[in-house]
Amino acid sequence: MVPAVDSLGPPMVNAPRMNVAAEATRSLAIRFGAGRASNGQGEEGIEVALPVPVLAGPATERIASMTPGQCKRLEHGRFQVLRHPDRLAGIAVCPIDGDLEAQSYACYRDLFALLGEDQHAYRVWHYVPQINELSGGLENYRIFNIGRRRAFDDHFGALAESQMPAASAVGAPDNRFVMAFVAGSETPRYLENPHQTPAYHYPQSYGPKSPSFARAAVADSMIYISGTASIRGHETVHQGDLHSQFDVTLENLNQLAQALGFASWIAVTEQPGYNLKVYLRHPRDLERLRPRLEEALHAEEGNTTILHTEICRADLDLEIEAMFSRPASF
Ligand code: 3EB
Repeated sequence: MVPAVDSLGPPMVNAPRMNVAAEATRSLAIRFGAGRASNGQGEEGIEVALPVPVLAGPATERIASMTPGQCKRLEHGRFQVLRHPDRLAGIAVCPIDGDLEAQSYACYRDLFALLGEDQHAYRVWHYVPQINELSGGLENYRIFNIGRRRAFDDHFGALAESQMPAASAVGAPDNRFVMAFVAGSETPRYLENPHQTPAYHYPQSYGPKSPSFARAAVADSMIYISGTASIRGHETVHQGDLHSQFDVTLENLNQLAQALGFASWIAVTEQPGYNLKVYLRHPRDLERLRPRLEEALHAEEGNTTILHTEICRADLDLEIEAMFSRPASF
């Protein structure tokens, strides 16, 4: 029997191996397409509304679910948190007062304080306002990367690069920086893609400090695939060519599937809880891309949310991420 799956996202923690009503878990969720970024204070968990337009699929993404018995809600620094004895999930919604580097640094410091000595970040999502605009001559994504890397270096020192979670970083349509994470006390396995330079080793031509993330993470009951795009080595390829960008993105997903021990991405699509998020820079690309998403990634209305956002590199039009239940044999 396979774990329960619903259209809002994969079950995560202690998911009973049968269908359960949503009330039976407390979840951390992001509701896209909503008015302005806001903090939800739901009885059952945490739901944050984020005004990123939804082009297709479920508008609510549940990034973590926990059994209510041992689950506590708390606030720490900028984060609202759900804490379970060995799992943790949180979200921060931070107004930007012109200093994105300070906000990204502070959010990561809060995260590391929450993790303490024996927990690890598995997956982090970032929504960065005006991600491709310049502030003081530097692109906001690159400014964000400076604060993130400084936080890793300050906290982990020489071990920083071995502690970087799976991640994604895309635009946000208002002036709030949003960061959400899933973490826990199992030591995750972080993976790289042999066809891509590790992001934390990108050359300085992409910014003074490299991005701090791994390409995938295997942890607890889940496998998390980072935002994946048309990058070979460290270079964007096929600028302005949607279909070729999709081809390279698919190659990269296949590489990650194989690094994980699957025959190909098709085998990944058969995993319980298989769920995709697609970020599109241009809504006009939706209908051109849809048949390819369906054929190559087995995207369906219920398992794939397509969002209209900017992507962290101005020359990318497409980014795809995934999560799914970890097979028992892993
Ligand atoms: C890339 O491969 C594309 O900065 O956290 C993907 C996933 C990307 C995560 C991040 C950036 C991030 O470099 C962009």
